[in-house]
Formats: sequence, C-alpha cells, structure tokens
Amino acid sequence: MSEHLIQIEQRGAVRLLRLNRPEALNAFTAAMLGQLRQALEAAALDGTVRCVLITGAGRAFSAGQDLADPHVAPSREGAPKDIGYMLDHYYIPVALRLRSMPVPVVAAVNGVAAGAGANMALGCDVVLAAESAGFLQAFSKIGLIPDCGGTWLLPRLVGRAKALEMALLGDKLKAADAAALGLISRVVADAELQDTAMALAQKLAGMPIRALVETRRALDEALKLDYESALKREAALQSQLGFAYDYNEGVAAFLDKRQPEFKDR
Ligand code: T3D
Repeated sequence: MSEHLIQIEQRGAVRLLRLNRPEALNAFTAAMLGQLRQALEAAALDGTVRCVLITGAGRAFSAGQDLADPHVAPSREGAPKDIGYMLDHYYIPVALRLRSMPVPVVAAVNGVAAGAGANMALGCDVVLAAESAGFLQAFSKIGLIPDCGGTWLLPRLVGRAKALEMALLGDKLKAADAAALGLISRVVADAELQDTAMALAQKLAGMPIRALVETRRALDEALKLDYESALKREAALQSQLGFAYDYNEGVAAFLDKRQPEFKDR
C-alpha cells in the first residue's frame, strides 16, 4: 500500500486507527475507506486486540466524503456519477463492520465531523469529542440525504425533531450541545482528548469484552423487538454468557476479593 491513509498503532490491547488525510480534513476517498475496512478486519481477527480507538490526524475528525474524489464528483461536463455505488461498495461495509466488531469501538472526535465523517463517529460504541469539535449533517447543503447510517442513528440518538433539524439545516452542532442532546457520550478539553480516550479504551480492553459486545448487540436488537421478546433475547444471551469463561472469572474474582482477568472475545 503506497499511502498510509489510515495510521495504525498498537498500544497494549488497544488498536489505534487514525484517519490520515489531514490536508483535506480527513475527507474519505475510496482508497481511504478501503484501508479503513482492511484495518478494521485486521483488528477483528487479531486476538490481542480488545478495543479499537478511532481518531483523526490534524485539526479535523473527518469532513465526510471527499467531494473531489473522481469516484463521486460529477464531471464539469455534467456527467453524473452513481453515488449509491460508492455507498454500497465502500461505506456500508465499513459501517456494518464498525457495528459488528468483536471488541468495543471508541471514537475520539478531535475536530469537525461532517457528513459521513459525523455518522461514522456516531456509529461507534462510545463517542468522546474535544471541546472545539463540531458535528454537522452536511448532506442537505449539497442536495443529499444523511447516509452512512445517519437516518437510522440520528432519530434513535436524539429523537425525530432534533434529527430532522440537524439533517434539514445541516448546521454545525458544538460538541457540548451534542453531548447535552445525547448524540455523543462526553466532551473533553482539547488538550486532554487523546489521553482521555486512550485511558477509556484501555479500561474497556480490560473488561469482559464479549459481554460488552453482546450488550451492543442486545441494545440494537431490542430497538426492533417488543418488551417480551427483548426479555427473552436477554435470557438467551445471558444463558450463553453464563457458560463463558469471563462470567466464572468475574464471580470468582469478586468472591476472592481480587482483580479479574478477563479473556473471552
Ligand atoms: O458522495 C458520496 O459518495 C455519497 C456519500 C456522501 C457522504 C458525505 O459525507 S456527503 C457530505 C460531504 N461533506 C461535506 O459536504 C462537508 C464539506 N466541508 C465543509 O463543509 C467544511 O470544509 C467543514 C465544515 C467540514 C470545515 O470547514 P473549515 O472552514 O474548518 O475548513 P475548510 O476551509 O472548508 O476546508 C479545509 C480544506 O479541506 C479545504 O481545502 P483547501 O482549500 O485548504 O485546499 C477544503 O476544500 C478541504 N475539504 C473540506 N471538506 C472537504 C474538503 N475537500 C474535499 N471534500 C470534502 N468533503
């Protein structure tokens, strides 16, 4: 691979993935999305990885789709491109992989997150943002609808009224307002974002991550279930976890008054 559009570092059990096109505010190209997908697949397959942390290089998290990428940019002569192809082949595999990772995924939003850049962050399990970061559903300003999961995520996170306001106006929401609305988890001082996010990722990596991943799955599935079905789904998942190593270890460590060592993945 000639260009490292995703920088990859391993810190303990945490795999750090840094979006790396700072000159274009980490706007996504097809090549970059391909590398992100590969990096996520590699992390998913590597048993030493127990948490993934995603952030951006430079002053932005991601400005969304690179509007100059020849894969999507309409030619000056007016020849249209099928943007759906880009979504089907590049965005959807990444969005689905993020949501089905066998480890928790943390986003550290270090600056502006626009369009697909915002929704990629919002698809992660825990979203921290720097005080100076902002979130915008930039799609409406260029004649598109929210994609990369935006139509699914936004109403679930903030309710229909706010979701529509964000999607229709496309205005930038400050990180503090995003946290107050429940769009993201927490705001952190700019200078402390990376250390705070890494500490959180390390903490998650030391937890029973199989249970954390099943928790994500159960919450997502419960949105489609009635109450009784959700109760039964919880029982089925709990039954599986009850036979797993981590449950035995967690209970034994509690009774022995020692720190647990979780291993399941
Ligand atoms: O198309 C499909 O495949 C379908 C999928 C769509 C998914 C999407 O994400 S659609 C939405 C695409 N994103 C946008 O529309 C956002 C466009 N960018 C902006 O609105 C602003 O740049 C920001 C609000 C994100 C940041 O503003 P600001 O003032 O901090 O920075 P800037 O000066 O506008 O940008 C700095 C540079 O980054 C600039 O380049 P230059 O002049 O220094 O050479 C700018 O052109 C470049 N840049 C920013 N966003 C993009 C971009 N280059 C390409 N594509 C971008 N999205």
